[in-house]
Amino acid sequence: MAELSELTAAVQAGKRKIVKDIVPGFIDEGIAPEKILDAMLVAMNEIGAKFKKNEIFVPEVLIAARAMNTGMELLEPVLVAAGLEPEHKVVIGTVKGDLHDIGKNLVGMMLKGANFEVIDLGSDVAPEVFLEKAKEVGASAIVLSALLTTTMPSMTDTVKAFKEAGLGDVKVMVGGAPVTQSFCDEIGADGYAPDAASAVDCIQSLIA
Ligand code: B1M
Repeated sequence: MAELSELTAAVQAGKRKIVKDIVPGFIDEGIAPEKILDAMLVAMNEIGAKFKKNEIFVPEVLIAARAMNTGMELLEPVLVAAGLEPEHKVVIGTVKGDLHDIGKNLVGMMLKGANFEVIDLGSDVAPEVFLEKAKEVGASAIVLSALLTTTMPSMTDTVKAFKEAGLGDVKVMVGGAPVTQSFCDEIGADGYAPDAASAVDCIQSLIA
């Protein structure tokens, strides 16, 4: 039986096939899905550190990210709790100009696991697209992710768009590596969470 360290190595090396082969085995063995996720997150942290030091470049990062997404797709059904119909709809996306979607996918997965209906708009999502979708589905909240300092202003524009459209009752949550609580306060968003697990706590407290 494979070890979790093999999953870390496979994600890091961008070996999607290995990820696809071994993740179902971990799930069948009853290993906690958080542990499986952790093994992949360790790999992405290492990828980030190497990328920063110019030890690897965009293609390697992209290949690792794809391997991680493959693992996340397999894990999703396990993380999503069975049972009650979701009471709240949440629209999620990475903001305009930003293509990073791994963290956003993770947040979406955790929200599904907490029994929210998640409408994922993907990445590079303009403020008006968030607005239209939130209106269309009657969302309780929108969740904005940004990984680039240069795309954070799109969060400001999205908060503004919701306020101007009179949708102030739809909670706007922000997060992503460069985002902070003080940025959240500054732009008038309703909530900030530093990671996917606390995003669930935050949205639950905002909606309750
Ligand atoms: Co890019 N990238 N990237 N990248 N990339 C970063 C973010 C960077 C920090 C790398 C570095 O320089 N050290 C840097 C940003 C610098 C900055 O602005 N401060 C950077 C850069 C510069 C770029 C490009 C500009 C590079 C270039 O082309 N020269 C370019 C931009 C493209 C674009 O978006 N327009 C680019 C491209 C890419 C790839 C396409 C190659 C790839 C993305 C693939 C994909 O996502 N499908 C990529 C990747 C993978 C990274 C790193 C290595 C990893 C990001 C990641 O997935 N982390 C990253 C370096 C790093 O972070 N160490 C880097 C794992 C993920 C689980 O974490 O997304 O932070 P994260 O999510 C966390 C929390 O932030 C939080 O929850 C998650 C954990 O639980 N969270 C939320 C996220 N969203 C939330 C929303 C919430 C709450 C919590 O709402 C409430």
